Amino acid sequence: MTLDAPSRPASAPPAAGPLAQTPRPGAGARWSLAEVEALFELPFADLLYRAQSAHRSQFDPNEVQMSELLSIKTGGCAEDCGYCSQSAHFETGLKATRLMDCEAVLERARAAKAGGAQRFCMGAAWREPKDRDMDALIEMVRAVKAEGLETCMTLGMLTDEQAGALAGAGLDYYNHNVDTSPAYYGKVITTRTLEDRLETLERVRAAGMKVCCGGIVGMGESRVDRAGMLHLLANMTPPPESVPINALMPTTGTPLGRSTPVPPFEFVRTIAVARILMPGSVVRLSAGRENMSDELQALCFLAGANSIFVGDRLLTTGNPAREADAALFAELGIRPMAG
Ligand code: SAM
Ligand code: DTB
Ligand code: SF4
Repeated sequence: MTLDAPSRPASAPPAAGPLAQTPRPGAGARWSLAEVEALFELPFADLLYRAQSAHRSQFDPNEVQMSELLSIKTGGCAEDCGYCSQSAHFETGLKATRLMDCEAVLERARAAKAGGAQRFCMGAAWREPKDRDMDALIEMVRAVKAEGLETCMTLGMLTDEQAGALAGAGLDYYNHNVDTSPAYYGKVITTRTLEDRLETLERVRAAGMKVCCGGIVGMGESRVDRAGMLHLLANMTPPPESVPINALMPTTGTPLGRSTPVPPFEFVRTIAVARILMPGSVVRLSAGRENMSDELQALCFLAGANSIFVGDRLLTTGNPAREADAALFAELGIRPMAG
């Protein structure tokens, strides 16, 4: 994934009026970090207007995509990501498991589909898959796809061969996050570099899969770091098709277990800036909804979020009950995104 070639310009916001002086890159230009930071500084109403305009230029604002997650291999991970319950470096009380059987995964995929999910995302607590696991992973992709679901996996770093094998099996999306800004990255993870992650993303692209790439908010980073993370994502060529914005789920025993959440309006601003920078991408209101009010989630949808995880578990932490999501969608007139 090259970071220095020109990216697509953002959507065309109104050319005149009070927003005429607000930041946007010129035709064919990349967003500068200063422009991204300036978006964060906009008055809230102007920011949401810009985000709504971008959102409506590319999507039906009343449609939200729904994915369901399953942890197919939990805990015991060799990496030291400071936010993660599954790292073997921290005492979180989580019990490590082996890779699930294909039949058990399939059962969960069928239930996810019956519960309204359009995409099934399988996550493994690995630094990278071992070649001996590839046959089982390929079998899972084929089986889940045969149920009529879109498929996504997040397994850590991939080689060219592994990426090619997963794409060949029909894997639609690969999730691999940058997690935070280049400047803050080293404060959160020391066992692999941001460059390692970008190389895997490059391999995923080269193999023909769609990229799901985003990060986490609320790890003690500054607004400049949040801008830096979105700047990195938006200047990928092309930007990721799917951009998960996770609110940290603090886990006792991890270095970030006592982090203070970002103020709710700052979280909404982060979603809005992501939407403006990447108007053609699906922006996912990802981890953290369990700790959000309906009103905050509604503001996130207004700011341009158009994807969520459904089902009462994420990987190891909780998520709102299906009934609560159904009630919120009914209240807001939101429909599942057409597949
Ligand atoms: N092991 C693989 C990897 O890290 O690439 C895949 C699974 S990992 C759990 C996927 C992503 O989930 C992480 O990159 C991170 O952005 C997010 N994540 C993990 N723990 C989280 C937490 N406690 N709160 C919010 N997001 C989290
Ligand atoms: C992503 O960005 N968020 C999801 C998915 N990719 C794999 C994971 C969220 C994990 C939240 C913490 C947990 O449940 O362990
Ligand atoms: Fe391992 Fe992924 Fe957790 Fe990092 S985020 S410790 S790589 S499971």
